Amino acid sequence: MAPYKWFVRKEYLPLNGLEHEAIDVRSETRVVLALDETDGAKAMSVAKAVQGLVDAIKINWPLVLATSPKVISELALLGDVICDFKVADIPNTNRLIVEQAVRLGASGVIVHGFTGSDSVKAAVDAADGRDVYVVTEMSHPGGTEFTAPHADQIAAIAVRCGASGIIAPATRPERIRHLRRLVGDLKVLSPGVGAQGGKASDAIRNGADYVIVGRSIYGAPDPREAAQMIVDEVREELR
Ligand code: 3DU
Repeated sequence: MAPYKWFVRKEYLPLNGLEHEAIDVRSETRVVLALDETDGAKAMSVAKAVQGLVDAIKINWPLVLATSPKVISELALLGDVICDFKVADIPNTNRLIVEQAVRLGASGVIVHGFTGSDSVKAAVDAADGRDVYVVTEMSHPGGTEFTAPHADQIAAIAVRCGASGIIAPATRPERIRHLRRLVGDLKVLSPGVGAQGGKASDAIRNGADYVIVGRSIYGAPDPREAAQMIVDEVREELR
């Protein structure tokens, strides 16, 4: 993602072999929707409902496995798509996975960093200018068992390998603040807002560039209204 910019992206995506134009209008709201909905039709309807209100849509295995990898291309027509595949393999396999995500239209891919520099670097190289985000400390309670004690090293790997940013936990804003200091101007994306107990304003105040929000938006009776509330909270924090 390239925040704070409006731009038009012309791309060739493998949708029935047809060329089409993907136009991303960055709404600069610093909110990323985690679209973990497994009903494909509902997922598309939520994505359309929040179009222009979120800066990107993050998808994960639940939606891809419930539908097909083509969902990446379909969503890419609406805006930036971040594939949260938490890629965690040897360099060659990381490369193959990232290449396929990019071929389908992903603007970014999330990878694990515990695999080491060579694996993360392979992902960054394969992304060919698209964003690679490295998971540091995870947001769930178990994230404190293994990922937290190693988060500094993983953040250093992200910086060293030329990643675009890191994933840091909105459930522990003080950890966002700490990791932000380590990664300088890399982007910090923070999941854990809403259903996991984190607050968007706390995450932004402590150094997150974006909050990632799933269930609180796609599970709400009116996803656009729910997204708007988070956007307003972030905007208020930035005033
Ligand atoms: O809890 P939510 O429904 O708002 O969804 C959060 C999303 O972010 C979900 O896709 C999850 O897989 C992802 N994520 C985390 O929640 C925590 C992490 O440390 C990394 C990714």
